[in-house]
Amino acid sequence: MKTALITGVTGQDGSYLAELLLQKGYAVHGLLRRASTENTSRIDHLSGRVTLHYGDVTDSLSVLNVVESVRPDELYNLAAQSHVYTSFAVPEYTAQADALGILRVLEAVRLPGLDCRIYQASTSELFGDAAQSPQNESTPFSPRSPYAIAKQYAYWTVRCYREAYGIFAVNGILFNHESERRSELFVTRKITKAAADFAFGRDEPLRLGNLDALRDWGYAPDYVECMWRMLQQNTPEDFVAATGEQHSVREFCRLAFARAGVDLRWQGEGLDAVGMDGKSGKILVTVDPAFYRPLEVSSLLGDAEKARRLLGWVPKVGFEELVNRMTDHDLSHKTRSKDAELFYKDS
Ligand code: NAP
Ligand code: G4F
Repeated sequence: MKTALITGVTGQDGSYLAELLLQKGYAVHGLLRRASTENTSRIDHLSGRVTLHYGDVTDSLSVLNVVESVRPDELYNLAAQSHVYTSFAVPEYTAQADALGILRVLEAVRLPGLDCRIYQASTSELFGDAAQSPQNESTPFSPRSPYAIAKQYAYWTVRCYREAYGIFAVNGILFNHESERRSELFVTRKITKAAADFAFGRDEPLRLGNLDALRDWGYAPDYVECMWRMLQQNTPEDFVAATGEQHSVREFCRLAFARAGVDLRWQGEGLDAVGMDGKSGKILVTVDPAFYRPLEVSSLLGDAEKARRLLGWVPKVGFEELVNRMTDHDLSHKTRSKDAELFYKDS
């Protein structure tokens, strides 16, 4: 039986990866950070099957201790402050977790001389203001946030330790992937929750930022399969994972609202854009500059040809199915959205 350790096991990807590895017969361990509120809701259904260890990727001693006691065959470093907008508010913490976290992990494997394969959660945000489209493994980086800059440090650290010490460590350069377990701080879930809220009588409009942002959105369970495949190769290499399809925030909204029974019609541009109910004319979506970032990444589109060729990986869930799954989930769970991002307006 192989043993895997997942940092970030309580997150969207960590929870799906834990399920996948359990299915494959792994002994699964997870690094859990202490929180004053309950933070295990995504993995509570795996209780007793995943062994949890308290630790934090900003704390070297805890990382060393957990890695030494678990002695994993595979380590997936998913822990991160993963919200791009928030990284402008907490840049130093973001660097501690997202840049130095993997350094601590690599040293925890290198110092005791463990034979352990390491996956690093790299990101399409590295491409930022990319000069070419679509982006693949050889596209130059142009990061545009403290988050992306921290992840760039992590990316090069992985390559350095691979080449300097022969450690099997890889970067998975993953484009956006979403699911029913996505936090409401990200635009997709914010939209699907709001679309369902309108079906339950929400009155106030949904407030969004840049409606014209373009992303390559896939389904998270497909992407954790790709992570696992990257660690089963004979030689360590970095891979892009993406769907190869690009859609706008506007388009995401239109499909989610349609799934919830609303014919959303757009009018106007920029700050004046509004989304109206095609039947009643009521304004359901407005633009609020509070959700504009200090620097925006306006367009990302991935080319995952290498992953298809060498890993045999092809994402199964397409854009429309993704939107439908997320919206259906929110329609079937009648809980009003908390408008989680409201604090940006107030702070
Ligand atoms: P997520 O839902 O925000 O999960 C992040 C996880 O990291 C959570 O378990 C969180 O714990 C944990 N964490 C945060 N800071 C930590 C710390 N200091 N020490 C230990 N654990 C810590 O993110 P995700 O969407 O699953 O993404 C997983 C990884 O992939 C992240 O590194 C993200 O940057 C990267 N990524 C994501 C995407 C995407 O589209 N989802 C694309 C490319 C790359 P709590 O539950 O306690 O908060
Ligand atoms: O959903 P988002 O916050 O995701 P973003 O910034 O693309 O980052 C996600 O994907 C990255 C991979 O490319 C990961 F590395 C990262 O960890 C995270 O998972 O925003 C998507 C787009 C942006 O252009 C944003 O400006 O949607 C735009 N947007 C428009 N209105 C909004 C909103 N984003 C949020 N969060 N909230 C809005 O109201």
